[in-house]
Amino acid sequence: MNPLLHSSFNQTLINEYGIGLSVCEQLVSELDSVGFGVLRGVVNAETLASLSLEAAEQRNSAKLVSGAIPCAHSARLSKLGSRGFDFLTSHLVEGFLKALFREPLVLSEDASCYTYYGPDDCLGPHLDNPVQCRITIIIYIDVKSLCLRGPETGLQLRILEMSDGNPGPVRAVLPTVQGEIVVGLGSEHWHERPPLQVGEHVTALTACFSHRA
Ligand SMILES: O=C(O)CCC(=O)C(=O)O
Repeated sequence: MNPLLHSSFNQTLINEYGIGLSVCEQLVSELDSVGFGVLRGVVNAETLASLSLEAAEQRNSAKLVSGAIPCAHSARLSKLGSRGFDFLTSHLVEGFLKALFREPLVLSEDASCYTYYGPDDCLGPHLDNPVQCRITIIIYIDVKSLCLRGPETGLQLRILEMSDGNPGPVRAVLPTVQGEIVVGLGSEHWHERPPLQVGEHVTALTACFSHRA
């Protein structure tokens, strides 16, 4: 078991935050075996609509990031506004972080942003910065596609094997689904988003949490 993860749960704590025991168990098992896991059904429609509105507003000041170092990267990024910040520091997020991880964690605001991917955008294989991003949380706010996803879809996050310190074969594929939260040990496990196809769009809140000093 990864030493960051809780192997058993404090039922009182979980009840207090309203997170189901089976949800925690499933996520811890995914984090332990794959390095990333999915949390479904915890972001309500109202919160999602509020984050979506803020992301659309912030998009006006988004900056294009493109290049090949440290990995192929093409996307637009913008700063968080107050709604994103409030969500990431909410009782809910604090609750599942406390339930899942042994260490107290704090939001790395400077390393957290809205990310906008459109057709041909991608994020090549990379590890997150271990200081700012001990834990990575990605909330998929808007996910659009013109047709059914084929194997080449960019609406997927791929987790890769580590091979002599380099990215290796695909270990797991997490479909990108609106309203879901991906939680990852992103500084320990290589991950990538392949290029989005025609008609595909993703707006995500990508957040980093670090060890509280
Ligand atoms: O596109 C995603 O879902 C993951 C984003 C990511 O890995 C990152 O921002 O470091």
